[in-house]
Amino acid sequence: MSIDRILHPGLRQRIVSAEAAAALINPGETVAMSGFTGSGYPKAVPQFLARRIEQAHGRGEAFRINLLTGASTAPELDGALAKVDGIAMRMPFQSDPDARRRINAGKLDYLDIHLSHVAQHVWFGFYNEIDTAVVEVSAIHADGTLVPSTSVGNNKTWLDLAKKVIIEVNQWQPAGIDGMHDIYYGTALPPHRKPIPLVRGDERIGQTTLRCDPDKIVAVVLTDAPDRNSPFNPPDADSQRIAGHLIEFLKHEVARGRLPANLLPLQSGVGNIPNAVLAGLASSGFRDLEAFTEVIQDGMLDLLKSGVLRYASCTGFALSPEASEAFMRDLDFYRQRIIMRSQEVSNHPELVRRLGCIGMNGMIEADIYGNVNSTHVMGSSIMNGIGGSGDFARNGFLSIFLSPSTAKNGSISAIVPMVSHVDHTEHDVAVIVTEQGLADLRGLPPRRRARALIDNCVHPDFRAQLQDYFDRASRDSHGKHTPHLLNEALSWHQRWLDTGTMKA
Ligand code: 0RQ
Repeated sequence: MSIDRILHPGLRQRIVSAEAAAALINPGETVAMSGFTGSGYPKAVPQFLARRIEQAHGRGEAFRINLLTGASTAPELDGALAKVDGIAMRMPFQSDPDARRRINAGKLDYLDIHLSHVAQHVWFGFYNEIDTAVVEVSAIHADGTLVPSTSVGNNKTWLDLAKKVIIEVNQWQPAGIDGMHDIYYGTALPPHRKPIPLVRGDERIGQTTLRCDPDKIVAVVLTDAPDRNSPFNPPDADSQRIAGHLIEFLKHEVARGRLPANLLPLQSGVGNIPNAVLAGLASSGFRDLEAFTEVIQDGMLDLLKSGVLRYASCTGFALSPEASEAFMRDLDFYRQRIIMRSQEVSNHPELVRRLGCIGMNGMIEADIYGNVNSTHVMGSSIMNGIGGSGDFARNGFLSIFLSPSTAKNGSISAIVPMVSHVDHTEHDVAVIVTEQGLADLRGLPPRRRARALIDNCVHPDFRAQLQDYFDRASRDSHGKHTPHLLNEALSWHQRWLDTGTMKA
């Protein structure tokens, strides 16, 4: 591996092995790492740290860390540390199977908070001080500024607040990524905050590099390893139908004059269904679209390439290996059209509301009144976390949730009498889409919301059952604004746990 990417002479002197760098992290530390959905995470130090932790546990010594990131990472980070029981507390979003198992077993404390809250809550002092930051960059300039790699996440905050810093310089990341980022250093703590001066999603308001006091950098590690994201499934028939309903709705909104012809900046969650929606937009006839979102996944690169999307603002990539190669091949093209920002800007409620983002996120289930559960299966088991969905759902111009109408081979209805866990309340949810159809809940009181959802979104196998619940709940309507039968409201979930199906 070459040192060409490290132009600061002092920092060249601090190059050490990943093993030596990992040895600088002590048991019980709060460690803040880079990474956002399988991109830009440190790839070597966490694995050596995991090895150290395993050896310490073998000797009967306690060794766990508190781990903060931008969002989910990959097997080399979350996976490696969770496998050896090396994480005491984790926040915010994660999606690693081992970490999930430990969280649900009560062995790992998980703080599932809005992505826009993470940096500011750390600045507010709500959590432990950050002992060590471990941040992947693509290069170090001669003046010591750091060129971010394929995600920015909370790196600015980690580098500002950490007592000591370990930098991984990953030469797999394209050198040409330099210049793509927009790091805004104008945030402050209340009562000294000022408006973030961004009024269009394609504006730049910051600098292209991250600052860090070189004296705090205790180790620089050279790596040459790829980002890792799972490939997306090609859109199946149901996700194509979901995309079709949503695109028809957006066209209707344009025809009614409620949206401009090129819509408003799109936010798209991660997963196969949001990716299918992006694929659907490619042939929808829309032009000059904009994206102000957290994550760029394969579908968004395709939209940029075909000219359907004019630009995309994000904080990280979630690209399949093929899309990653395509991105590198055409870096000059994408560099003109992509701006990568800190997640406190990409997800900022002030900006999401000002720009009028259209939030499109997946869900686990919704109830007949439009409350949405994005995180907990059967009310108790965490799937991933709320991520940025709440930042966009609460503050967007339109808040749209997407899901197949059933899960687990048709045994579960995604539309239930009452959600078993609430992430987005009925007040934050405008539109729900399943392959069955679309429920536009805007301006509807609770009973009409229920009718819209039952008529349009519920799978036929569950429609009569849900209609029956609603009818019986509504029968004695005295004193009921939002009718429920409390002894039955969660019975569908209990039935699934007891019998393996929600069907009565
Ligand atoms: O389980 O993996 O065991 O098969 O949930 O479901 O249908 O593959 O959908 O990948 O789009 O994920 C809500 C989890 C949907 C995601 C969620 C089970 C299902 C499967 C995955 P298996 P699908 P997706 C931007 C915004 C919150 C964060 C967010 C998510 C698994 O969209 O994490 O939006 N959202 N961030 O079988 C029981 C149900 C179920 C169910 C699905 N009703 N009951 N299990 N599943 N519905 C990104 C960031 O912020 C970083």
